[in-house]
Amino acid sequence: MIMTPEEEFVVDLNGYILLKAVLSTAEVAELNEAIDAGDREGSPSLWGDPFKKLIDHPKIMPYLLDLLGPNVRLDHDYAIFMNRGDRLGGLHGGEDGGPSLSECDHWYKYRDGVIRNGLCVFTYLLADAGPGDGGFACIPGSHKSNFVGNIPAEVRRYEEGRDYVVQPEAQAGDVIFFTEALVHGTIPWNADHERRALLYKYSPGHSAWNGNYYDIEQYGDLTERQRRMLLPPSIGRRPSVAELTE
Ligand SMILES: O=C(O)CCC(=O)C(=O)O
Repeated sequence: MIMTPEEEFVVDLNGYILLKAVLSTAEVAELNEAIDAGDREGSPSLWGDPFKKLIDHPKIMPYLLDLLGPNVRLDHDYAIFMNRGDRLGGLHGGEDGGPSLSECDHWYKYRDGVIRNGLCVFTYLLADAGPGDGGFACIPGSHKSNFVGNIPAEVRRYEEGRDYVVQPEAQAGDVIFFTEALVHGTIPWNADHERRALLYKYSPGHSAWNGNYYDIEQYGDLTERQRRMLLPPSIGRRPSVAELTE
């Protein structure tokens, strides 16, 4: 399993890629029903088997390995639910975290045909994001920009629109991959239906963004691959995730 050459081109060009229909209609329905029935607090990866499966969903494994390397680990995960008028973060991110330099595991590198990233996000959409609905937005290509500090504050707060800020249209079941080195944020939600997104965030095996590591005792049964992906960061003698992936 590997990314296609065209997908590599798109990730390198834009810093994000929309992966269509990663989840089947049945998988989306199962996740939505569980959310309707359960509480919505904490890490989705702890909300039961359908959510645990998303840690290493077979359709995202090629992207995880190709973009974060053979020892990829889950760093943290959370859900975003928004109703019309709800607001979240302005545009942020950028190489080394952008001008604030407060989020320094945000990086994108290319060398000798290989792409590598620091913290990256795979967002599972459980509800559509149509044109103008809001939600995830980004500045395509900004993961390579040297001037993210020049983005006007009004644009970062969405008070002024710009054609270089894009809200990707996507359907329930799609996944949006983006590197946190990309300038991105959340446009206020502007649709009648609820925004439902599950954000699973990964780091290379040697690094961490989050200060709280996973407690695998909380997860019940795990596959060996999932167990390795939930390990705290390390370099020495770290077991490979790739060797367990066909
Ligand atoms: O999906 C979104 O609304 C953006 C999430 C975000 O800002 C982040 O992952 O840092």
